[in-house]
Amino acid sequence: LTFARKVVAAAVCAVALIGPAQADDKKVYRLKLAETWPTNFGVFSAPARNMAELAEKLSNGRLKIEIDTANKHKSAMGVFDMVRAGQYDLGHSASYYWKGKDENTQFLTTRPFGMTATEQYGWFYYGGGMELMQKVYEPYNLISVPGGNTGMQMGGWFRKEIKSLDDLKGLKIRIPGFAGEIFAKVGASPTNIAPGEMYTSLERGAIDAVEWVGPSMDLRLGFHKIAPFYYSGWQEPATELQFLINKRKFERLPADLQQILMTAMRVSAYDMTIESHHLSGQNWVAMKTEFPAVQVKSFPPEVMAALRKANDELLAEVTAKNPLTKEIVDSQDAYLKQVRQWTDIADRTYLNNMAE
Ligand code: PYR
Repeated sequence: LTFARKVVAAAVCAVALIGPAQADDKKVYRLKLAETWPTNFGVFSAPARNMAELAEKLSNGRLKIEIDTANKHKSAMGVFDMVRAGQYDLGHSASYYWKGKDENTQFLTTRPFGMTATEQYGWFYYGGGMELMQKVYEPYNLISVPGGNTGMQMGGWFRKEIKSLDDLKGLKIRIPGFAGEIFAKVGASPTNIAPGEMYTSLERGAIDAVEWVGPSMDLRLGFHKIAPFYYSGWQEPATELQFLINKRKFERLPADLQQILMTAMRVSAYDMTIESHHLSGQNWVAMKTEFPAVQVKSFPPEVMAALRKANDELLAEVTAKNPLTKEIVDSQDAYLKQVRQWTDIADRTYLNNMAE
């Protein structure tokens, strides 16, 4: 069964609400999507393709979406600009890659020490997150919607063991988003490198460590061959990828196709979230037998405390400077404070009890 067949049942409700496409509406709408990812990039390649396949099926062939990977358009970190300018109608990327254009974008992927994926989806869809995301993207003629979650990420691959805060001083690490700012504040030298160039950078020594995703994505890239210390995560508890939409182009679509596009994005994002967890589970077990040299570690308490302190200080600075940053961070913090009480008694207590 194709992905679209499997999920058509899930989308039927949405279509029933809109009603069938008008029988005489034969016009085909062609959209172009640019991905940040290179060709055949594991589970990150799934959402755009599943979305395009589903949108075409649900629209009875009226919506056709062509996908260009970074190998084709050669501008992995140019997706925001290309969709904004209308060179592409759609994009698939991650919001925090655009922090250099607008610092508020970095809080719409994940937050260090922040919500888990389930909690964050609650915030996006029921806690005001979607509205705040649109407030950030509106000035750029863009719409951003969730594009699939990696779930909890690992803390990265390091050549050398991190035994104290001193070991982070001057360390060249590939890491995007707010966690990069935190690493800079504790004395490391963070840089964001496009996903397709990470391995070469590590191999050539341009970086000493790489934070990428977790077992769902990392092992296929081979970082373990160079940097065998694999740290547990704190920095990206719920990395949400992003579908970008050129707003003017979206508004020109008939209402039913707009709804189909949104439904196809939401379903394919949901599916990536599940597939990520599935692949992480599978690969984590395989890693132990296939790559026994990998050393799984957690940062020492001294390092965790310094990262946490840097996070809190930086948040105080950025929220004081920018009212919209404050609105986003306050909204997320208030949501987390409330929802975590349930996560604690539900998931945490369950897992702790099972461990006994
Ligand atoms: C990264 O760029 O690190 C992601 O996790 C998407």
